[in-house]
Amino acid sequence: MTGGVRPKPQRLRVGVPGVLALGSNLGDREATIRAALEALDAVAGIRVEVVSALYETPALKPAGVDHDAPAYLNAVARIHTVLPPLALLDAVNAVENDFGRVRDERWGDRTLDIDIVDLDGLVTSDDRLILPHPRAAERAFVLVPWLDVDPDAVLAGHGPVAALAARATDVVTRYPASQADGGAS
Ligand code: A4P
Ligand code: MG
Repeated sequence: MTGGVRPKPQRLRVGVPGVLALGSNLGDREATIRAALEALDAVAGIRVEVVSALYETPALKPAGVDHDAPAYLNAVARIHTVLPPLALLDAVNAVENDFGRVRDERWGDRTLDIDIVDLDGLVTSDDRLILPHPRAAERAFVLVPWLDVDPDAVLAGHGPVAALAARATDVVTRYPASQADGGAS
């Protein structure tokens, strides 16, 4: 540049990528997950970029898989957010509450659960938020849909998601089953 003319500032690129996991095993599970994704995208500071296919998965309870409980639908969304971590948690908790989430039992049946799986590789732990999500590494119902939205994903502290998914033992089935060979949507 000459003559003292300052270069026009580039538009700042702010925010970070993140990964959210959604689960529902009560009510109209598919409608709830789709509406929740729209609600998340409507939050100022959150952009939902890519959404996995839906997967049907047996309910995992603290004592193990419970085939008598209603099955879950699970999905993963890749987001971009300018919100700080706890503000993102507040936002996802607000969306859960809007969809009728009741908290009365740990890992209890629920209309909607939204977990923050990863936020730009951040490793942190306090009373309200643990990142990455402490149980993501062993759950195919998180890892398999995550691969849909990012085949090269890495889980901080654990390594490539593809390797973790290959080791996970819980069963995930593409939903609806008739699209099982149709690839991610
Ligand atoms: N919290 C801490 N870290 C995080 C994070 N990274 N993302 C805190 C979201 N929340 C986080 O969550 C309890 C507290 O976790 C919150 O207050 C938040 O501050 P919750 O949603 O109120 O309760 P929860 O979900 O019952 O407990 P938890 O321990 O988070 O359970 P998970 O690990 O979310 O598991 N089976 C199938 N097939 N599919 C499922 O999606 N999900 C669960 C819930 C159990 N079984 C399942 C599924
Ligand atoms: Mg949860």
